[in-house]
Amino acid sequence: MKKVYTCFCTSVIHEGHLNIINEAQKYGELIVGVLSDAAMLRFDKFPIISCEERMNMVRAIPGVSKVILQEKLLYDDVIKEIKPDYVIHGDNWLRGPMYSLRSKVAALLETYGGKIIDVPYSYSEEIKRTDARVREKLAMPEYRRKRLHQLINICDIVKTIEVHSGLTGLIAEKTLVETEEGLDQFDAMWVSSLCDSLAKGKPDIELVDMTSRFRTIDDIMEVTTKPIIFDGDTGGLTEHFVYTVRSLERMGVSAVIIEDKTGLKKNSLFGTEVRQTQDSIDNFCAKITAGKKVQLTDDFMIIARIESLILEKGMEDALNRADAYVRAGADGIMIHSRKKEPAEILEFCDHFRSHNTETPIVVVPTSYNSITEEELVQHGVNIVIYANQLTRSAFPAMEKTARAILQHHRALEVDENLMPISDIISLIDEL
Ligand code: SPV
Ligand code: MG
Repeated sequence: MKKVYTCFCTSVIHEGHLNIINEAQKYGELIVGVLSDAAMLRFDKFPIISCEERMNMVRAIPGVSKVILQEKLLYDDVIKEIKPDYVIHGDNWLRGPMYSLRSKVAALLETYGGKIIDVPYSYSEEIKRTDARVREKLAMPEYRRKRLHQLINICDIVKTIEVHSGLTGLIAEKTLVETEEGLDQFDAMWVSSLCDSLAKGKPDIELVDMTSRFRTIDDIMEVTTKPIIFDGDTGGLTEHFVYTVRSLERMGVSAVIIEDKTGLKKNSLFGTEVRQTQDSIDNFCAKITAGKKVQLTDDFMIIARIESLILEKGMEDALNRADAYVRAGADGIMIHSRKKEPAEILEFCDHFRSHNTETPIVVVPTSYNSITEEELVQHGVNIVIYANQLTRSAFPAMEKTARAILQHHRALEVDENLMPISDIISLIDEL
């Protein structure tokens, strides 16, 4: 009996999957791989049921002789282990980012005479509706809110990109690249106070009020499913912060990060060039504890951001504060630095991890941007935030276009740098 292999990356079975199973049976005994949680994430398919449940779901389908776990997006390990005579897949992998995955499978099969069977992909209204329902579910507050916790448990590092509008939200949601390991994309979104303020032409000094910041979140949530980490600045007065926590939690935001500064907050990247005051440990702990007390679910996270290195108060101060904030109830620690080199951040992480292996660490490598995600993982970092790069790349591009139109008294010369209207419109989903 020949061996046929297919891999499912889904939380629901629809007629397209059943079609593949029917086809596969014509060629031999069918083994189905269920893609692991971590690999599903890289494929824009956040699991809405557990891996065990997905395996049971597939086991229950008549015609499936065996179900195995496929750990990685690449088929290499599975193919080497089970040596299938055929790998069967929808022919949608003949195009787009999945094509390189198919090429790698084809090359492996060729080494021993195995073959790929491309089955015409089923595009029915029913399948479209099923896929859309899964996405809609992921966008609901109760699913989205808990997703950051889930990601911290599933991925080595949660890759987070700044967003400040529906359009930047779509970039965070949909950007997908081919990599050595298969495919990759961002896991979460950061609603930066700097970029949210800049988008409104305002300074980053807590001037843009919460109602306006919530409006930005709402615009982003309308068109995305990924979890949101909100830059809550100082959190304001404790009496106000508790209301902010309630609102964010209700909206489905996963985490708020508040920084231990007080008075008129300035952007951290100014460091000691401007007057900035760090809050006392007691005050800031009281704010964290008050916030934790009012939240209603276990999903929401309050992450404490330490400004000691920014304000040149020293490593010991930063580490003392980290321990105090964790004791006050913080669900994570963000450590910030404006040094060009990552040394002080890594030193902090190593010290903190030597006695605390649990509390998630968040970093923002804006100045020390040579550090790789892999190095951060080695030092115990759980979340990396690319905090302002979308804004900083869009602004010079727009300014250049504006200048060129003025110089040429027409728009022809700028056209080659513009995205065709048809492409930009294709970003937008129609209901
Ligand atoms: C932001 O993005 O608004 C931040 C990070 O708070 S930083 O600008 O580096 O302070
Ligand atoms: Mg900020």
